[in-house]
Amino acid sequence: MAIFEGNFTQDLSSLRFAIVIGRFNDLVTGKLLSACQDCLKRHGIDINPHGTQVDYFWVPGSFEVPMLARQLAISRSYDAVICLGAVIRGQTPHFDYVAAEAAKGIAAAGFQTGVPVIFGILTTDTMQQALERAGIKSNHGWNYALNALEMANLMRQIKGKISAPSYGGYDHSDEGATPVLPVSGEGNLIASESAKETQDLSEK
Ligand code: INI
Repeated sequence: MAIFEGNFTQDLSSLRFAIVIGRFNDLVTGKLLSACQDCLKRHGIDINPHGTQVDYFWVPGSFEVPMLARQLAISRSYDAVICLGAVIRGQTPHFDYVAAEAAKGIAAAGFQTGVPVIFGILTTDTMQQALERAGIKSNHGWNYALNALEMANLMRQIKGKISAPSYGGYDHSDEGATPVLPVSGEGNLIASESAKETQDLSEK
């Protein structure tokens, strides 16, 4: 038997990540993204949107995050998908609906595809609490990136060692298994085309 555990030192240069970010409350989500990028960069990942390792996808709000996350996971173009959003109770009567659907949808995207989909949606009672978790006290964005690195590495380690035919993740060798759900032609299109259109974050 064996112990498997993701690490942060091996094989990082070939990892690929998608980051899906909700624009709603972008004062918060922008800060989550900055910390997320900082963590990836300091672990040797090329975070340039025109590079080969990270693609960025902006959506209107947390409610839309899971739909894109699932599509990106299905595309098999990424080792992990990081979902960033901020749902703040004080600002909306439908807090519970948005938060619940985001959580359920993000979990489903991971379960259905075998690709790690990181739940980086802050759910807080106030804007103050959200900001405290996005830079004032700590920044959870950093941890979400760390979680993605760990899971991406872990999935690489177990690839070929377990017999699950539904293994996901970026298919580097073309010899891996197929995703659980059929890959639509749009899957890869979204990954490649949207990346070109994505705002150059370095200009912000
Ligand atoms: N989206 C969020 O990400 N956070 C929120 O706090 C929020 N509030 O307050 O309503 C929110 N709403 C928008 C939602 O995510 C969808 O974009 C919208 O309902 C359209 O589907």
